[in-house]
Amino acid sequence: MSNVKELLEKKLTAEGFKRLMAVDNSKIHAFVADAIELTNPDEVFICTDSEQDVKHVREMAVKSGEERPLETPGHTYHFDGPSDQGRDREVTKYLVPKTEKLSKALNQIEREEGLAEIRGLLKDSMKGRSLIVRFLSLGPAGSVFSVPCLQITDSWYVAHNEDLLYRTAYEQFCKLSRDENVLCFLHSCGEMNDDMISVDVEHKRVYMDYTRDQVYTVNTQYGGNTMGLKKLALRLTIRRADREGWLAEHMFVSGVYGPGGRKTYLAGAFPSACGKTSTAMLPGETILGDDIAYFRKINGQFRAVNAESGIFGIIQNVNAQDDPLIWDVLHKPGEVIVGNVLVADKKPYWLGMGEETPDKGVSFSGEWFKGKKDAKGNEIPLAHKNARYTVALKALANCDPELDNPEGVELGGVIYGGRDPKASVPVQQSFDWAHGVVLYGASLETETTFAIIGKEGVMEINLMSIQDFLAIPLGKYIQNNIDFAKGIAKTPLVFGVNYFLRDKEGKFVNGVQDKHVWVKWMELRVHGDADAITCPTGQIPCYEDLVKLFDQVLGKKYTKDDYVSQFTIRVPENLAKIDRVEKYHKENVPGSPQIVYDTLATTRKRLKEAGDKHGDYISPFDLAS
Ligand code: GTP
Ligand code: SPV
Ligand code: MN
Repeated sequence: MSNVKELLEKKLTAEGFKRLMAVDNSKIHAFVADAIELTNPDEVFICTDSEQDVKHVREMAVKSGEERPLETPGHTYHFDGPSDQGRDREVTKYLVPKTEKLSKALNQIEREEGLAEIRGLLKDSMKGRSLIVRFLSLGPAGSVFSVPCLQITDSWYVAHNEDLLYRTAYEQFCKLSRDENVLCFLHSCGEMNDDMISVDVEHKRVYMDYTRDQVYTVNTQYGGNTMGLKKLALRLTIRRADREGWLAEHMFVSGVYGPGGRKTYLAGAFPSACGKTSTAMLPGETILGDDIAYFRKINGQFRAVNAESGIFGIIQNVNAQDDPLIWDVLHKPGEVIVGNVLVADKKPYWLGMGEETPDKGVSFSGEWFKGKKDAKGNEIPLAHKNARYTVALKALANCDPELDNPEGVELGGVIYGGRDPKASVPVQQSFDWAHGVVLYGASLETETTFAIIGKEGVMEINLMSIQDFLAIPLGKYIQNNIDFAKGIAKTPLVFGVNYFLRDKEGKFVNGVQDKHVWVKWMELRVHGDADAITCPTGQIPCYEDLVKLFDQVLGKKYTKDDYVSQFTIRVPENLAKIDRVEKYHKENVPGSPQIVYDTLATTRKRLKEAGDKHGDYISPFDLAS
């Protein structure tokens, strides 16, 4: 590129140039100049933290036609294209230099080749549109946790979402040191039709250049593919955390109240669409984060922050009874964006909302009517299962007051959970930190969900629920997690949960509200206030404690039959799972720590011994005696 400053001065307004130059960082200047030269926009908007700039983004999202107003003041809706309804694993790749190797389980392309391809697709992609530059922070600003991020996009919708989801940080950028390493994201919707939908679906690409901390994404609008600070940044921060000795995780963080009004923070990793937001939003508890958490050791404590400050949450099944907090936000004036729902008479409708829904309206499929079929003859549902809402956490009545604490909060427990219809009990506690990280985290097996484009309901191993986002050798990542507990005075307890266990008839053995009981039990365990029964895979709750908790938390009677159906140890299913996990590690996780194999072997032995003694299906009452 020719002279960076010259180019910027030519392409920016005087005000825009002044704003960008106030950020004294040559990497940023070069990235912006390159983006302008490559994508050739009609105008450039350098967005500061000012109310006026933020308002401009909000207004342009509607003016451009990417969002439309709903009846409730402040609420808007947006559609992504029919084949752009979730994260797209197939087209999401790491750019790997010829001289380097990444685990083969990670999707990748040779760096030069990939760069040439995606830059070719980005060429002149912003002609006729605006290039928006946003300065944002992951983690509370001005904290040891902060990660400064620069987003460039030609989508006012993406820029608007990021305003609700992240902390604005232009002021911090102006104070950054010259060589500060900033994560940089460049997104373009590519060619769009009159409805402002990306049309070149064949050339949707998300390529991550971890050698430069830069990500390119094109021909897509879905939030998970386009908002740099979401999963794209997670991939880069996992690498940074690896270098710097902290952890970046796909986890919610929530404050759970215990006896005497004490509050205990729990964090939990679940694969996409497996329960993070639903757990973080339990009524009566607090929500600090619902998707991405950073952990650091501070003065011997295990401390966590939310990388984000808003929620990009699944709207399916959100109903007044189970989700009163978010239901309220979705129905009162305030800033809310909903995506890929059905809209009729300026009102949004979604699957499982517990209310009557209209027979026609507008959806991601265009004009929709009940019985409408796609090209393959399949009926199109009224809204997509992965339809989502965007709100700032502060809009929620139970937003945790420590959200912006630069030191984060101390964690009492860490949870791993997935969609396991057959093997794992609904809740259990590990014997120690490493045991839990290995047996509940590194052994996590789960059904694929609608949050990712592709086949739903296929069982797969998803290490710590973060496998989609891992950009370091998988074995190293597991080891980092195991080692993280070293030097911590009070190590968090580790729990495994499974909200999706089914009985022989295929029915779920738990109700959606039962998770509230599990987290209350965990809270008690953190403080040594509840007993547990040892089983081959960990420690499970005692019947009497659950009777009390179901009554206290949900006002429900908990029978012995409930307990037996939920907590029976299914020996053959667990043994089969251990075999699959072991095979997976042998084949796909070079350098998986020895403790993984040892823990699996010990668990297999425990399961076999228990099976020999009690049979294939062991009632928890048999273990208690
Ligand atoms: P991402 O935002 O994709 O990372 O997902 P998440 O982990 O935050 O998932 P979320 O909590 O939004 O829930 C995912 C889906 O699981 C929703 O459709 C819920 O209705 C459903 N779900 C949540 N909890 C339960 C449960 O206890 N039982 C059953 N059967 N479904 C549940
Ligand atoms: C996930 O898929 O895990 C999400 C939504 O949280 S996305 O923004 O698509 O990553
Ligand atoms: Mn997620």
